[in-house]
Amino acid sequence: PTCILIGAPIDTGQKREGCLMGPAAYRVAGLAQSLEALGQSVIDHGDVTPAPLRETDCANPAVHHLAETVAWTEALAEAGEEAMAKGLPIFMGGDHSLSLGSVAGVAAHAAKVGRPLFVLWLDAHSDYHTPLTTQSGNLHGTPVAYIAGRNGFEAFPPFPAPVPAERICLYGIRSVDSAEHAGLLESDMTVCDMRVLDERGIVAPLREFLDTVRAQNGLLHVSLDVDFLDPGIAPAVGTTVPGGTTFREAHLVMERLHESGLVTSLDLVELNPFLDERGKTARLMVELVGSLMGRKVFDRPTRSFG
Ligand code: DIR
Ligand code: MN
Ligand code: MN
Ligand code: MN
Repeated sequence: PTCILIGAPIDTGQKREGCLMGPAAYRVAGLAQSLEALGQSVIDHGDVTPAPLRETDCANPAVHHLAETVAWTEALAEAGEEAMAKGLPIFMGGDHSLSLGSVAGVAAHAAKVGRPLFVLWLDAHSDYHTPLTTQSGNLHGTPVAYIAGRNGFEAFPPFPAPVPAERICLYGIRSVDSAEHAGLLESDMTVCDMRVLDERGIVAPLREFLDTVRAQNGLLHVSLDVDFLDPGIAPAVGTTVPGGTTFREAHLVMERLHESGLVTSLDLVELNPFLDERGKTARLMVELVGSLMGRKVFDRPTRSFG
């Protein structure tokens, strides 16, 4: 499929400035060229412009930039649904609040074509707050709850076809606030926190989730937060959490995703180029997308690994 690059220079989902430079950094790091070198066709859609601001209110006084976030959600949902009809959208963030919109667009498309949507959340955080439970007020901590259809998002467009919790897999998480924890315990979400990955390895739980997607002929949205990676290899993110995935684990996840043939859309979020070390993190993210789109060291059938 054609890769459709969609820039989402949004940084109001958290308080540290710099994520709005993300799309530019991915372009400078050669994302399009690297995909073309792998034989993919690429269209750069340019950057999305947020919808006009509407009046919004929220009972939680900690929440900030609600109107801006709603405006981005509307515009990205529209861009995402359109792109899904034409190819494989790659949303270049921007902070993780962009997924409120990207996944809404993808979900609208999935409903239209009558296929179940699955979501793989590669992140240090569970992002399962609602606007009513967040203490930081940072809306980048809320997209999983919106996608799953939790209450508290009255200021936002109703999520088209909420994704049942059994179809969402959180992978690599190691920072969960207590309100998120309580909500997750009540849900049927697949939570592969770092403990699970340390005990079972990085591949086995992923293989199980991918088998489920395949068995149900699902669409698969992958949301890759830079902080899924260990801060030692990926320093350019405002919310580093120690104990992240290694270079080799992250590439292996991407290679498995490629070989599954199941991925139909992708978010790249939370890159803050202002915190980067001469483009190190941006280049790593571009390399990971390369592995997701087919780069490998040596080709052989996946089944030969058992
Ligand atoms: C924390 C951190 N759970 C919060 N969240 C995220 O502010 O809600 N950091 N997503 O990247
Ligand atoms: Mn996140
Ligand atoms: Mn995170
Ligand atoms: Mn946060």
